[in-house]
Amino acid sequence: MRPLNENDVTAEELFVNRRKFLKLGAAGLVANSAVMDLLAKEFMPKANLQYVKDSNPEQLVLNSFEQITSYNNFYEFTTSKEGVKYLAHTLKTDPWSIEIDGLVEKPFVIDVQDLIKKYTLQERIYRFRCVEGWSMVVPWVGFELSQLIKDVKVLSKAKYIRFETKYDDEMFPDQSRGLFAALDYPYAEGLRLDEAMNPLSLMAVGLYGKTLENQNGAPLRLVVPWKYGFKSIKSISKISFVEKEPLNSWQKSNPNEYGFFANVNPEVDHPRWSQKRERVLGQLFKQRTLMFNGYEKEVAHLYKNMDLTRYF
Ligand SMILES: Nc1nc2c(c(=O)[nH]1)N[C@H]1C(S)=C(S)[C@@H](COP(=O)(O)O)O[C@H]1N2
Ligand SMILES: [Mo]
Repeated sequence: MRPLNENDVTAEELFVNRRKFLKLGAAGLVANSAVMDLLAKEFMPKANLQYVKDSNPEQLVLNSFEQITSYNNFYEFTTSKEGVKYLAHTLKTDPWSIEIDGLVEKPFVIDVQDLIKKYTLQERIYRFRCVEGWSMVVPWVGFELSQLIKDVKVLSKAKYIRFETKYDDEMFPDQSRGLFAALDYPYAEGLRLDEAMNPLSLMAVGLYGKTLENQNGAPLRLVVPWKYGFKSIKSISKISFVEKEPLNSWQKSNPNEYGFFANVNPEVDHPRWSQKRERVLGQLFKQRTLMFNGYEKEVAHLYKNMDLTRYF
């Protein structure tokens, strides 16, 4: 088939006859960015959140809403990245409470919507790099984790923050598989308190201006863009302040391959594959992976005297 050219379809036809458009085949379209933009716009969600826009100073090229919501890691549903979105409807996010406990002045439980209401939402356009070697650029909407930490009055003994995903085996099919489950649930993650206080650390409640889809970790998920994706824990129901470094789910399941820090680092390979390059969703060719995923200026100081091959 000859490659598609602008004269072949008008924008109008694209919208009224998507099936015809898809029949033309993806291969001929890859290079035609005007057509790709039109297709992406067709899938654009209706924004419902109010937030301060990110000026995107680096002019990062966004992945489409369709891409971000159709290729997911969320093992509580399935290990199939394409499958998550078809199963995620069993997650019920209203009502949803968040428990805040451990080394804080006064532990408490709060409804997630009441928590979110306290903060002015901001858009944050971040690179997102999975440890498996794929990446994307996502326009998250959320608030800084540092704001929450300041509000809960953490005791000086606290050195780490620990997050837990909800445990409910009626909502998450893989949680009911017991010994045959893909991971030991509830999914847990942690950050050193100074990492959590870094202005890049975001509590996300939406993307593309819209409340998070279940598959992306509704109603509240962490986003730490300089770390591999598994640190960005989804559907959080508990936040604890603790003295000792918490064990995260992936470290627990395979300590030789996954550590606590999980900073994106092209110089430290995964035992089974190189981390030098990554495939951006929707791109044919791989690109170079950046130190700290491109956020070296913002976070390198956090790891000044640490051997990053040891603290991986
Ligand atoms: N609770 C929970 N959080 C999770 C995961 C998971 O399986 N369960 N997968 C992690 C991994 S490996 C990645 S790459 C990202 C994927 O986020 P996305 O589906 O929104 O792209 O979520 C992270 N958070
Ligand atoms: Mo990942």
